Amino acid sequence: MIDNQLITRRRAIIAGLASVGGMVLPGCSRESPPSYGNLLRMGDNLTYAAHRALLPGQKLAREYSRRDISSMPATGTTNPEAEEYQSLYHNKFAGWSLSVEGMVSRPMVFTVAELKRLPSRTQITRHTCEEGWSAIAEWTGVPLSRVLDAVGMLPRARFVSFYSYDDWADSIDLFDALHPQTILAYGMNGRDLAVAHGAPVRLRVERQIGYKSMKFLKRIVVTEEFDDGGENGNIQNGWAWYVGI
Ligand SMILES: Nc1nc2c(c(=O)[nH]1)N[C@H]1C(S)=C(S)[C@@H](COP(=O)(O)O)O[C@H]1N2
Ligand SMILES: [Mo]
Repeated sequence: MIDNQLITRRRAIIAGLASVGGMVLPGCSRESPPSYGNLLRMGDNLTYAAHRALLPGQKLAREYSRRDISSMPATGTTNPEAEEYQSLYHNKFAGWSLSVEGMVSRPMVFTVAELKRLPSRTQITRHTCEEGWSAIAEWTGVPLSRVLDAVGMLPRARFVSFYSYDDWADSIDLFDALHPQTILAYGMNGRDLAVAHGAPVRLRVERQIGYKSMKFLKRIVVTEEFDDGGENGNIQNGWAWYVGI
């Protein structure tokens, strides 16, 4: 299948880039902590330039018009029971904030207002659930790439992990993380995101199946190593980690 070939090619390109990064750092083992010497900066810039250069080649998921919007069922968790979430919910999410940490130079914590101040993107897309239904909705949020730019992703970063208030854990690779339609959505169909759909902020990963779009976001961690989320990961449900559509 063409799509599979494309994915394999992208993966090969990522692997290639990683080895180029390694080559400009002789004597620097993978385990050594990041330093900020000029040599490393070279690798840094190379990696970032390459990621950015590859981005325009990323296919966008189809976007629809307002009249295509359909009703969307709320599925899975629709109001996390965790005490921490319930207290945020009863305070209208005034105390909610999202920690973005890990392999970044400036770990940061974002309130909803701070996320809303960053450049936003609105997209009308089809959500496809693994259970066989699909629905079209309009999503508004901040591109994840903007948030990752703000915290300064380190050059060795390869994956972005997400954690939710209903104890989901999952991750995506940098191609999906930097994809222009991958957003942290705080709005749906022109309103603040409803609790049942993941309030106050959920992920939208438009080129993968619905369960990758994690609701009720709590924490984002940029990582170097692949992490399928362990006990809380989708793999435990028998679901694949990568489910491109
Ligand atoms: N945190 C969290 N995220 C989640 C889920 C969930 O139960 N918890 N369900 C997933 C699944 S299987 C789907 S189809 C969509 C459902 O989103 P919706 O409730 O807005 O329709 O969210 C996904 N993200
Ligand atoms: Mo789903």
